[in-house]
Amino acid sequence: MSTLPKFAVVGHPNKGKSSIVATLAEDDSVAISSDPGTTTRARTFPMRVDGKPIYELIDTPGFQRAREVLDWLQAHDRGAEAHPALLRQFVDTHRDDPRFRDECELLTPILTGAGILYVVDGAHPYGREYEAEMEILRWSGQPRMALINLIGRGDHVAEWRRAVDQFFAIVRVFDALHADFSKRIDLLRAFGELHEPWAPSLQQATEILIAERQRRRHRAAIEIADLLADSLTLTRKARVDGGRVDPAVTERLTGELKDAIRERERRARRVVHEIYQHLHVKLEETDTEILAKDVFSERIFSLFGLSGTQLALTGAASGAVAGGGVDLIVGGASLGLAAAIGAVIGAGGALLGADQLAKVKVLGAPLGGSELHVGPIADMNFPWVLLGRAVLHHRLVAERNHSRREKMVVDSSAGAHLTDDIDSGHRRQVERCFVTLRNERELDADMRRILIDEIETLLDDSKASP
Ligand SMILES: Nc1nc2c(ncn2[C@@H]2O[C@H](COP(=O)(O)OP(=O)(O)OP(=O)(O)O)[C@@H](O)[C@H]2O)c(=O)[nH]1
Ligand SMILES: [Mg+2]
Repeated sequence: MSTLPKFAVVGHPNKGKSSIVATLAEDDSVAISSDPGTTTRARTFPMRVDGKPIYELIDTPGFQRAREVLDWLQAHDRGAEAHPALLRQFVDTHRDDPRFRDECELLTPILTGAGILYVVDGAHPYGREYEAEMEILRWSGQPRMALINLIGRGDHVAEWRRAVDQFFAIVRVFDALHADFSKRIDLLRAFGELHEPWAPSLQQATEILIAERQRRRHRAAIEIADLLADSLTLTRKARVDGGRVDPAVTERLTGELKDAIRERERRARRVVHEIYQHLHVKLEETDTEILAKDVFSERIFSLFGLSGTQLALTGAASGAVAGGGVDLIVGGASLGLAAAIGAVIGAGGALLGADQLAKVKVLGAPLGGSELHVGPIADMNFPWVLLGRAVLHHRLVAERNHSRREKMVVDSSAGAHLTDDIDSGHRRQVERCFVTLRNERELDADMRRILIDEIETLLDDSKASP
């Protein structure tokens, strides 16, 4: 039977315990603050992959009266083999004593089988007041590891090591805010070596985490490919009455198109946040302009408001159109067809111009007129800019620990150039997808796969430039 590894994260108040819980459980809802005493209750945060827990972190309040607890334990000492039982006895006796509420909270999960991650702050000097805490934890007999977190710029790691080495078999420097993925994997493996019964579960947990990391990258690549496909094919259009295009309409449609692209990009970012379980992160962008150049626009004469079937019916009824093939968008050359329909229905055989035709209604809908199309974006650099921004954003999200509470700043102007260094082979493949999207408005399955693969390679941080 596999046992789910559980880690109680304990230590002095305000030393980054909750930050370590947030990082290891990938949970950005954990309460973290610079005020000591933020965590007042023990609380379990499972690390889940695909809904299944692979290990659990237990956040706890800090020690308040470690010296008094140790005095009590020593006063009742019956020998080393009874130390864990005595600790249990302490908690049972003091459960309702408000003076030891935090100690009872933090010791309870340890007494029910959790391993210990003891957190100290290596940026500040070691002090003897920590010895009582470490001694109490030793009395529990539970597997335990010390983590030297670094809150600030000081470096007292060596003196901390000399002290904690005497109480803990394994000591790691583990920066709660910046520890990268490999550090987390190392920590889990080391704990597996420390506590043999958990070795298989922790080995499996590390394998799941590594596979999950690849899967997330793949899912992010799919979302970014869809973002590019949508943004390269988006258009906005409006009817043009009276045959003249009002520049204000062009401007409005251009604005709408830009907004739609920005919204699509925002949606892609939200998806990437969800993939990486960053559910509360706030974004700040330093350069918001995606489209430096004007977007493409054209005026198209079209038949409005009638479906092909309606038109065919109308044509059949009037005898003016033979067969069912009615082109909905007609240029000057085929104007006669639309006019013919309009003539039969509305004007008793007279040929009408486009703008007059617009006034003719068939089955309650106007028959023809001009339409202004803005987009899709013609600028060939545009998809590369969008891709660069997406790669940068993904990198920030994928590397962000869940203990960070500050805004995530995306310097999009830097992102825009991230794709500049792609080698020519890859660039050609991606460019081919862009051109196809522009010309055909969609990718077939093979090309979509190529685009996703190329993006996935770009997202792979081991291959990305620093
Ligand atoms: N620079 C830096 N700050 C950190 C690090 N870890 C934690 N902090 C900060 O230290 C403060 C306390 O962090 P918490 O994780 O809330 O500490 P805690 O031990 O859970 O605190 P209590 O629940 O109050 O006992 C927060 O402002 C954190 O952002 C770190 O590795 N580097
Ligand atoms: Mg806390």
